[in-house]
Amino acid sequence: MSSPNAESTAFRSALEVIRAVEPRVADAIGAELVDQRESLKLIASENYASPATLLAMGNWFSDKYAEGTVGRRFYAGCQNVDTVEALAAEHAKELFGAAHAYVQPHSGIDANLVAFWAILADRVESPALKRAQARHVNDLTEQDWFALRRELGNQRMLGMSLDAGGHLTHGFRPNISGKMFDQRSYGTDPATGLVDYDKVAEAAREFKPLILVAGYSAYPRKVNFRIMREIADSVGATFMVDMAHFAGLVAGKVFTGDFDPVPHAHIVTTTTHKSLRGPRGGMVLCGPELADQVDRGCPMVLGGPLPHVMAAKAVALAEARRPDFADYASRIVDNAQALAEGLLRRGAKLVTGGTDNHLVLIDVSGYGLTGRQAEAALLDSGIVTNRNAVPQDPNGAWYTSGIRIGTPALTTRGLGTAEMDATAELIHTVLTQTTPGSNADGTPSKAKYNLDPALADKVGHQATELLAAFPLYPSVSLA
Ligand code: DSN
Repeated sequence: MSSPNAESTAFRSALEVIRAVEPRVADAIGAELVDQRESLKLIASENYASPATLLAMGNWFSDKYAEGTVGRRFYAGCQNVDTVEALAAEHAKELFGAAHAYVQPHSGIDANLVAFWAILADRVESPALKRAQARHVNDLTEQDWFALRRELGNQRMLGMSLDAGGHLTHGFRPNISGKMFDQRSYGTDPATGLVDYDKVAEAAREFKPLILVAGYSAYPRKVNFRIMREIADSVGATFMVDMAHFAGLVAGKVFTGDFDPVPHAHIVTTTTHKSLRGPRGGMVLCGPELADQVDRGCPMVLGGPLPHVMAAKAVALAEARRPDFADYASRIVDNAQALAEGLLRRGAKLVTGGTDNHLVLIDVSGYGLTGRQAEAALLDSGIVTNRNAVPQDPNGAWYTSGIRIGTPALTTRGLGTAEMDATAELIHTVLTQTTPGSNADGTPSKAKYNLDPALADKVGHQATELLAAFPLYPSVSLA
């Protein structure tokens, strides 16, 4: 462990150096720390990375180009990049029990694009792609390229729908995945809000996808990946899991057996900054059969790797391999369940009636609000959340009827189940005291809302008091 003094000195010195060039940037960085310290951060996809992880990103590794993979670069002088990329991959493989780890993706969307390409290249019977891979690109004719696009295009993907909790990149039409693939989605059971595996199997039988995608960004339950793999196998699909949200729960051995995607999926993608608590970035895990194609991620679909972020990934993954990370991961779920129980006890309507992961989805139509109104009222009160569609949402993806809340960040800060109950009380107070607003012409607005500013202020102070016992980055003083 570094000393608190060293951490504080490092951040203060960094700000001093930045301030000498553009003081407004230094001020904004300082202000962001104050904001994060003073608000209840309940965004399910955010966390607080360690000082070591943050500091690993702020250095001269940022200046290096390193297209290619470890030991096979398109640029000279990559020996130190090789060191950190190999370390990050090694930690990832050990942590998740994966045969291969590709740590270059800059985000979860990038990781998914790498995976899609690898699956297309490995699975689609395309004579033109074979020609393209066997010869120099200049030796292919325009007819070859036309055939390649025709042969690779319109492949089928079956993923969870966005309003059931899936991610944009799992075939949502406005995203590129919904445009490059012929896509279908599976939803959740309208009565329970849960994935209905029989329905997924039926959809797979009818549609015969090339790729079956599991994973979510707003589904508050576990998914049985053994069953999903059986469904994929029954129709010859490649089974891909996007574990971006719950990678920390897999790393911390909260999700094991049927709920650990790594032994069941052909390919697993993730971000590194959500429950995994690393730097902003992505990663792909797979077996040897897809490894060569995955390693072509840059320059196939990615810009140059970010060596400073790969260094930070290596640091964060080393942290996640420590025994205390398992304790952290199980406290994330304890806290989410305490928050859900606290809300339910106060009359909230929750999608699926609770949670068994890190997130809770409140259906705020029970308070007569849209997600947009609820999100803004909570923010006025020092509670940072994000609006999210609920299954079959009548308000669509912009206004929504839901508020998604998650516990990875507050758990990092040290808050426990008692504080989650207090948090549920604050959320309940704001949502029950907020009323929908009207447009200038008197028609109902989906965005405007009424909340007494004095009440918002009071809740904001209560939130700050609740957080006072759990200082954020306690070692860091910028004063
Ligand atoms: N933006 C992330 C989230 O909030 O879940 C997913 O891309």
